Amino acid sequence: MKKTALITGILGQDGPYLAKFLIRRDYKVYGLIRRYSNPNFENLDYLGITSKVEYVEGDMTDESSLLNLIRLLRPNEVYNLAAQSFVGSSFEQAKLTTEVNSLGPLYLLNAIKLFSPTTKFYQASTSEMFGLQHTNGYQDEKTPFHPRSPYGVSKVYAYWITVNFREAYGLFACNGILFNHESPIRGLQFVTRKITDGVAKIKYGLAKELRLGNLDAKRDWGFAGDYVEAMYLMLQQENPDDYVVGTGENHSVEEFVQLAFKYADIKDWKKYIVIDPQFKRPSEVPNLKANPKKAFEKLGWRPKISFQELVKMMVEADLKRIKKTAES
Ligand code: NAP
Ligand code: F7E
Repeated sequence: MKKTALITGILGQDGPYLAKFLIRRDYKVYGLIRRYSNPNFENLDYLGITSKVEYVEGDMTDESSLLNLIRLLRPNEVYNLAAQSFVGSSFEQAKLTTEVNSLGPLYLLNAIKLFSPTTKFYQASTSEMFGLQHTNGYQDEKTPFHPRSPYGVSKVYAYWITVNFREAYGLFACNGILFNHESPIRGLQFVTRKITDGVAKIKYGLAKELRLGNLDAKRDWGFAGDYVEAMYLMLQQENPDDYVVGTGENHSVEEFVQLAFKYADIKDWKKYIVIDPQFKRPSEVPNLKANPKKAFEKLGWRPKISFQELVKMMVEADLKRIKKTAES
């Protein structure tokens, strides 16, 4: 019998990469979608798998829909990727962020406990939980948390409720503490995609400037397609555990900008950048860099795409897309 997986957040960035990864391994994949007047399958289309996923309706803020789904599907694995995932918006929409990101995983864990206790659970935890904390310049599984946004705070709750259901009820529940990962289907609000989209628009004359916030922030950026493998590997281990997943190197937003302009063959990048205070955060996370030793050693996982390759991939994809728009 085929293994089954339920992926929440199937229409986002990671959902489609994970679905493709699992489908290749012969899983039957269920994708949770909300009730929309007009759902957007663009990211799944980009990876060519829209028709290969079975869609089930529910909402992370609606406990009964999640209880029913787990009771009916009893999947082998649940990957909880759904979230209000944009840090910037979490300052203005803290309650919604908490309901989706903190209560959502609680509802799922409770449903698993009640109706399908052998289901393995993956929680999309994040480096944003570390905030200002580090251990000798890096963040690892033992680094304390000091979140700097309602998003980070909401994910700390989700992290601990996942640990608690593992300890209290023996569920196979894991936290993947993933550092920033990007791709050509990254949401347009996130800084990497905002930059590559902006650079492509400047290249084809559809924009004259790119407005950004803090160029000094440093992130450990990897490729989403690589990171979904780590999620899968966590659920294939003998015992459930929590893992930091990242590349171990970081770069500033400014370095990303410079490289993106270079790959688009646009000289003098500084003349296009406008620093706009509206894109600065009330409290910033200045410096994130993973120590992924545990994931490397225990999962045997490695990132395959370098920072330079990632920027190039994203710039090329946006140049191609924007060129079509500019020509139409
Ligand atoms: P994303 O592109 O923002 O996708 C999030 C998905 O969650 C969207 O498909 C969204 O659905 C869905 N969602 C939001 N609210 C929902 C609700 N109430 N009910 C059901 N679904 C809902 O995020 P991502 O980059 O793929 O990240 C996946 C997960 O990893 C998130 O939990 C994120 O917080 C976490 N994470 C991401 C990173 C990263 O660098 N990408 C790093 C660490 C952790 P709609 O399409 O309907 O809006
Ligand atoms: O910001 C700075 C901004 O929004 C990165 C989410 O996937 O990764 C993501 O969160 C940095 C920050 O991602 C702009 O201040 C400058 O320092 O791309 P971002 P994020 O906040 O790191 C973590 C791991 C997650 O879990 C989250 O879900 O870039 N920055 N200027 C800007 N950021 C944005 N968005 N826009 C700007 O104009």
